[in-house]
Amino acid sequence: MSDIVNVDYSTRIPNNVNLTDDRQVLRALERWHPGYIDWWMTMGPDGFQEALVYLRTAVSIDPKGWAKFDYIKMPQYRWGILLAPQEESRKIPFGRHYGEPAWQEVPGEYRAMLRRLVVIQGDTEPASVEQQRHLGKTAPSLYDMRNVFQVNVEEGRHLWAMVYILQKYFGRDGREEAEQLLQRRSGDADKPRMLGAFNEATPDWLSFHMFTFFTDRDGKMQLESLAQSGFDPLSRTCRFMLTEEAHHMFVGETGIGRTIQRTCEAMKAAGIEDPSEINKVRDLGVIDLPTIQKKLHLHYSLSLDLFGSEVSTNAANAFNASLKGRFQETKIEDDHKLESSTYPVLKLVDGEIKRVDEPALTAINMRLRDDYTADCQRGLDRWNKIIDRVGVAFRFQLPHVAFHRQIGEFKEVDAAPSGELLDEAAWNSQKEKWLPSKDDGDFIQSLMRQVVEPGKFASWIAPPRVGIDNKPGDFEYVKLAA
Ligand code: BYC
Repeated sequence: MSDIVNVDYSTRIPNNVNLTDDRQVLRALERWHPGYIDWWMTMGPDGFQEALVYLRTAVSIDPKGWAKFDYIKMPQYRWGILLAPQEESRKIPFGRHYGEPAWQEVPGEYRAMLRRLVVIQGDTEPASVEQQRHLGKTAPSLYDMRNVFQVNVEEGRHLWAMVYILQKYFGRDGREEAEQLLQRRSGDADKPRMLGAFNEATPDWLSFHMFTFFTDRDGKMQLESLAQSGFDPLSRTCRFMLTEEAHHMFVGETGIGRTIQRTCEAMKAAGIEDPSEINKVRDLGVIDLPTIQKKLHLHYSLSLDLFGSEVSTNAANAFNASLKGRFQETKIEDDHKLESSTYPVLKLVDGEIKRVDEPALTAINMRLRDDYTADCQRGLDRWNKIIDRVGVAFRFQLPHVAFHRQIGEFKEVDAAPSGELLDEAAWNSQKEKWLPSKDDGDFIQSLMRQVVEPGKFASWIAPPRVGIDNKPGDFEYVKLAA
């Protein structure tokens, strides 16, 4: 156990996978390292590479003390390879190979499918860093600035985690894929990142917090499914990544919560009862609730697309092959093979949205997405409680799954947030009611001013209730370079 818990710092790459004795993989990773640093310097947080940031670094996988906090310059962050401990005699928990011992090597017949899953997962990690690279310049406080950098270095580590899998288990084509992961760029017309939401801009902090709430939560669901994998190294890698992921969603949920709180308090203080008095609310230097709802519509719908098509043979094949399971697979009480069960799927039938029973195997994406929606709803309930506590009459709502979709059943139709199907003219005349307009974006941008005095916050966001690592309110989370 102690070998697993103590991280090996004797090599350049902190790890608990005994890289010292795995010379071939160590050399492959060391060869990849300069390209990674180059990518980080050009595509990582712009203008802050010399700043000292109070960051946590994963140094162990001991649940009681896996991270240590210290000031560090980001390029010197110890990106490491940490896998959750191997469970003795772990059995494959689903699919055709249910009950067989988990694989320690890639099964030949599933090599291509597995590589694709690992590459897609890997591709999202650097993409998010690229999307967020300008946010430091408009951080609403040092606390928030530190949080975005923390998220960024950990997404960098998650890229390392996938690159390790590629280099250790996929030989030459794994090394080529690892190289490609450093070549693609978020939003680039010629070599974009693989999934839609990772090519969208993150232009402001409200977008960042929505992204960490909605898109990182997709990350959580996908990692949870891969953590069930019959391929044990992938399962162990994802299990440890989930430990870090929790903080990213915390950043999103509390970031939006603090924004809502500030808006409601400012409205109360100014005696504004009606949340739809947008200009009056905006004059207070806070973001009106209807605009926050529009951003929510946008980010939720973009994130739903990340689950793929509702009915998917890719997903069925990955489940059948015991490569990618369901959320909390081991807690589900069924045969874990899904050969004869069905699952209800919302589909477009003769121009109407109908619930149709589909073979559960092909509806795997839909099921994961439903679990995701339930998880999102719990977050919205907590935001709505903040509004209730301050005493404003407004409720945040998730839009219908047919709203603003680019992937799956509803990609060809236009629907209102209520789910009502619309013709093109009706959609075009109303879409700015539901999605952020250029004016909304300009207004949000106008509030994005960097605040760097310790303990101070921009006008539009409330301070957090507690500091990171229990630090006091005026703690200097980032020491900016002179
Ligand atoms: N954009 O059968 P289909 C995270 C493609 S986030 C573009 O419908 P499938 C993070 C698909 O590739 C989690 N293309 O879907 C969060 C396929 O193309 P090919 C990332 C898309 O395969 C924040 C075709 O459409 N991890 O970690 O069942 C910060 C038909 O596919 C999209 C994963 O996603 C799209 N949205 O499911 C940092 C897990 N959707 O192959 C990190 C790994 C589908 O026919 N990936 N397509 O050319 C998977 O499990 C699956 O590939 C997907 C798609 C869920 C993405």
